[in-house]
Amino acid sequence: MDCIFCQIAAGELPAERVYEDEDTLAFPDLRPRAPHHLLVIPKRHLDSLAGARDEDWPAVAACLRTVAHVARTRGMDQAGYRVVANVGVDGGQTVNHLHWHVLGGRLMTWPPG
Ligand code: DGP
Repeated sequence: MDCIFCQIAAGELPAERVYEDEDTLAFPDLRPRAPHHLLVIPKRHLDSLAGARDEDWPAVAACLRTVAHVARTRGMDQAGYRVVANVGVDGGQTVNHLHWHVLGGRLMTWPPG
């Protein structure tokens, strides 16, 4: 298995498991871009939203549920937060395992770079 996020999901690479359930895992981003910066992944490998098939949407929905849950438990929901899924080369995706960035704790700017 050469996917780092699969290895994190399997417990083979270290990460603080902020939240997990049967289908999803949330852990801190190695290179935080905001005071709060978590990543949410499906435990089952999916490359990105671009390749999602009909059978993958329940995992996507489960991830978004986890996004909202960790934002709430980390206290980001009051002031607000940003959710980002980079997709492919133009989207700036560097790890090819579907993931959402959950960023909070500061005012975000728009448009993104
Ligand atoms: P993206 O560029 O959207 O594919 O985001 C990938 C993020 O993954 C990036 O912000 C850094 C983070 N990252 C890369 N390797 C590791 C790792 O081994 N552990 C953790 N916690 N985060 C990682």
